[in-house]
Amino acid sequence: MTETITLGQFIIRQQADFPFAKGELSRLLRDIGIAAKIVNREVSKAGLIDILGDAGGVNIQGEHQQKLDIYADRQFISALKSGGECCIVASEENEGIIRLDTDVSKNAKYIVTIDPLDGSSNIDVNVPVGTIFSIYRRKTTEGRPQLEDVLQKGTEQVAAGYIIYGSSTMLVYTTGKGVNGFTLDPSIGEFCLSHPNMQIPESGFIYSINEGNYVHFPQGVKDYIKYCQIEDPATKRPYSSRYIGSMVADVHSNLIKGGIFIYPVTASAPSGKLRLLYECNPMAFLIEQAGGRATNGDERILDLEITELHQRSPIFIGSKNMVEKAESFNLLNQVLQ
Ligand code: P6P
Repeated sequence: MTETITLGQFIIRQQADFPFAKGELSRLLRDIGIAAKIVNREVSKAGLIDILGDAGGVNIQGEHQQKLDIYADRQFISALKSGGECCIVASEENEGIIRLDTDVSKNAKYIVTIDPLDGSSNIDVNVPVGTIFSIYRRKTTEGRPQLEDVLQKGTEQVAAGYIIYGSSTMLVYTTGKGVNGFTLDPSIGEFCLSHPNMQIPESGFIYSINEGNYVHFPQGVKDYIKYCQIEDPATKRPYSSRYIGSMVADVHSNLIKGGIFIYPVTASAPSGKLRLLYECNPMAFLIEQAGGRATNGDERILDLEITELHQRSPIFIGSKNMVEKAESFNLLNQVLQ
């Protein structure tokens, strides 16, 4: 009988790895875990309550907000507000930063960036969706927290992770000392360690990209896709094409099995579609910690300068050998209209 280690127990044990930690980061991760359980409860019964479908609003991205998007956004912000360890939240669902520096959080030193419900357009068809988060330390030291506290490069992250609401609900995160996965046990309402020290296979045989956009890809991306499809038993090609259309699900699948997830620039998304702050950076930090690689086709994602809250970036992320092979193609060259 293997020992059951809950997320809370694991966080406390890991705290010993941070000699100067006073428990704030531990409590912040706990707060995220609590909100994840609440969101999971609603996602798992979405078809039974009036929480499916379009909320009638449009977010800053111009995307139709789903009712569950807004519900998830509110739950994470509420948990972070009451937890008192976070002074600013930057969320996909909100145009500006949300300051939480209330009495409880007056001295809070952490920033959380979040995509509360990634892949939400898949909710109504029961495809896995997820939450993606990053945690930074506040940079400014005086006065109220500012936007500059949020606009930090990916290398400044102190923690990052995701929750995937799928056949089971998992929370996968890193604090820079490896990646660990926890599966929610509904019978006790706890995330329990199920995937210790996760490592992405160095090579993989799965490529994940929306080939419906093929005609609008840069020629280098088209060439890489053709490389994946050419018969070559020595390199186990053709690779399998697997695209779920939910970044968390696609990246999680490739983390477990090996593979590459690609969202390149296209004619309709000249800077890429995915957001650097709360999708690309957290996934890049986590996948690098699992031994993988993440670039924008030219530069390491974590090194990219960030100037806008909802800045987008192309992303090539996954097994180290696959991303390196893809980089040998000219992935950012001119998009053919
Ligand atoms: P497309 C979901 O809307 C999302 O933001 C990511 O989760 C996903 O990887 C991507 O967009 C899918 O985009 O254009 O292929 O439908």
